[in-house]
Amino acid sequence: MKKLILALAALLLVAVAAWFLFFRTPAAAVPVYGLTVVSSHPHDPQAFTEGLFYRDGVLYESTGEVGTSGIRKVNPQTGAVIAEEQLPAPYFGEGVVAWKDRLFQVTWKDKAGFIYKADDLSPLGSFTYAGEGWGLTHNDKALILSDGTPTLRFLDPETQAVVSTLTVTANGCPVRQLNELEWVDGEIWANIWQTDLIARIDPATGKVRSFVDVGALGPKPRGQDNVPNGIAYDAAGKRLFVTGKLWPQLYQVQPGTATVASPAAEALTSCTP
Ligand SMILES: [Ca+2]
Repeated sequence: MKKLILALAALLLVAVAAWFLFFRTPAAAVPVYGLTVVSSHPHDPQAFTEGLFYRDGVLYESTGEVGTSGIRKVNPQTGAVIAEEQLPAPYFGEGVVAWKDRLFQVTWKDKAGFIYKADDLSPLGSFTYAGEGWGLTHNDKALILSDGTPTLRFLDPETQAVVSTLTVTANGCPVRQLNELEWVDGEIWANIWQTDLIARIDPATGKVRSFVDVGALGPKPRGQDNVPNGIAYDAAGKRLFVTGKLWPQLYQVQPGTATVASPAAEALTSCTP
């Protein structure tokens, strides 16, 4: 009987050890991929890019800094400005998004958003929101707003009221500094401020599925200002464009398939509960 109990105890021990080994092993770190450049195009090196998206052959760009903020339509091939509307002081322009025939632009700390006609950028009105405004994009139901925290807000496009929120995590760690946003084939892509990383976020869970490292692009060294910021996706043409604040180039890129080492991603995916 004793032998049987010992055998059962040993079996239990093995089972528990196996369970820990196979099921309790910490999740693998989030993979980081490089990219290849398909083409590069001129970009206004005076544009402090805070928002960027593509629609019907045109890039829409929002710029920041008090005094140089505004919204513009740009030829993606040449960088030529097609139309422009300035955002005067004291406002600091941030993200921009289109919903039907209107554009919505947020500002950094002014809690004020502005609405424009998409075709000629003529001002239509304003709206307010709590906290800060960083990036904007949309899915088929809502505008999506980042504010520097790990929480994305989903806004009703008609009322701009918050309808839901999503906390973004990578390997279980909250991801802060989510900046310019883009909806790309069912994922939310986000520049992470002061890094070369773009997070690819599962919109159902908030989990970062992978990172794209854009460190190969843009001016060096990176200062406080000239960081990557700006993701635009041509869904019909499957073309992905990225740029940065004060960058002289806009790049069409293709994410790579091989993982790369990234100390920044290691830092983002390491946290203590
Ligand atoms: Ca964007």
